Amino acid sequence: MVALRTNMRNGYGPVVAGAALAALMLGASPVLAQLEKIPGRPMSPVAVEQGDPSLFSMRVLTTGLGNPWSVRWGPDDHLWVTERTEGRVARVHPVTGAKMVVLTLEGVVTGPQQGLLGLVLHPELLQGTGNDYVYVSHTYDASGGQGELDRKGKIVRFTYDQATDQLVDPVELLSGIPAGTDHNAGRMQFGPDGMLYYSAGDQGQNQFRNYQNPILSQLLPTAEQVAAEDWVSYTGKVLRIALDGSIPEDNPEIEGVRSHIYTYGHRNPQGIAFSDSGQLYEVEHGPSSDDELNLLTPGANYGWPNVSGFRDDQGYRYVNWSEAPTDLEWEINPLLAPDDVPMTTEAEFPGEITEPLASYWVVEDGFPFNEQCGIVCDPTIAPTSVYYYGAEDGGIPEWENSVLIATLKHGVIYSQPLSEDGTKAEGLPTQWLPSQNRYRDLVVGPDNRSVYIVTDSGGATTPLYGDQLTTNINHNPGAILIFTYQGGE
Ligand SMILES: [Ca+2]
Ligand SMILES: [Ca+2]
Repeated sequence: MVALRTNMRNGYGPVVAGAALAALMLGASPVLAQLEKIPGRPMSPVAVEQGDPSLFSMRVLTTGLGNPWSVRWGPDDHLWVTERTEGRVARVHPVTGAKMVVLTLEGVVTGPQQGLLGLVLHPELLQGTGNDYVYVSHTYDASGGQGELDRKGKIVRFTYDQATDQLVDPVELLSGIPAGTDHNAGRMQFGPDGMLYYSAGDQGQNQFRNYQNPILSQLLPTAEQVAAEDWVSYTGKVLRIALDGSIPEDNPEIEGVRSHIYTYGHRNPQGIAFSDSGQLYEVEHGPSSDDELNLLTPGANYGWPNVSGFRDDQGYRYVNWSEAPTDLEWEINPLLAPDDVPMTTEAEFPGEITEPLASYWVVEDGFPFNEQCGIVCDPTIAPTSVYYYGAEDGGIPEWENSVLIATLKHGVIYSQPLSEDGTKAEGLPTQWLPSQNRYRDLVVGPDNRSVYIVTDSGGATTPLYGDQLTTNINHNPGAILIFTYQGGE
């Protein structure tokens, strides 16, 4: 048994303390008490319940990773992690935290939302079938170093060589995926249909420093573009890709053209995950409101940027800065944009769209976006990944048939209950596993009771203690945190 570290600052009991000590320490729920003490704590416009922290122990497995982005549980009983800004893939022992770097990629372009992003393991990895494949996605310079930096994304297959404990023999499956300085998403999943799924963001166009560039999430490819392998329209899309990188023959035809596009009209879809029954859930960052949980169906349009969240014309208008006079200064609140910036209501959009299962959160016109404490106080949760939690004996009953959503802004996991058939969100989510960190991705171990969360190496989040509403102090930067369920025994 290795020595177990604890982090009392976060209020969680030591793993070995047992229920009695945990109850003594946490009986008064110090975490919750502190949260409640913060005046005007930036929270949702609706009251969100907080799960009982005494149900989980917490410990830090390892720290110092370079902005870990994806975490997977491997058939070797190790955690597989991408380090976004280091361009590395590592295997981490889930008890000792010992780390083995199995890949250091050359040619990764890094930045705030760029670098080595997605990671999936072939389901037959280390099963003796020869399919010992590991797939990664990353940003690269398509100019090849000749001239101006041309950010694009690519998906590469590696073979895991167990003898050398290295990822070898890269095969490029798909390259030239649009990428930029913001909103690259980059999450990957291996579908139950044997296809790769990849989420591409809208590159943060129409806002901040990119405010004069158009959002292309509604742009669909022509047959000529597909034939020419021009993937300019693959922005703000979820792609479905055959294992050789080709376009699957049963991909949806959208407006008469079949491409890798599975769904469109997305903003920054950082989370995609399949349920046990094969339904595909997605979470994406909204603008200053309306983060979304979606159920993806082939060929569907999820509305961005013409519709954000539900089609309700509340707190959002599509303000198209890319067609505004260039001397105007960008304004974050869409309802305060000058009159000469083209603006359309959600009702005015002529297309069919699929509404989300849930929006976090809907606010009315007049909400003071960005005024309370900047982005952290806006009515969003900043969802970075989604994970379907099924119902199994010995699992966590509080999470049965839910999706778990990792978030940046509140240092919590939200558990969102689903309807029995998985097609609806039922009621409000509950906050769990609080700490003062930005959560980027999570995986549940095979015991169905241990939750492994990777954290950003820095950035703004909600403080656990004190009177501040936002902080850049992360308690466990670049870490893997383990939360273990202590209930139900
Ligand atoms: Ca949407
Ligand atoms: Ca809306």
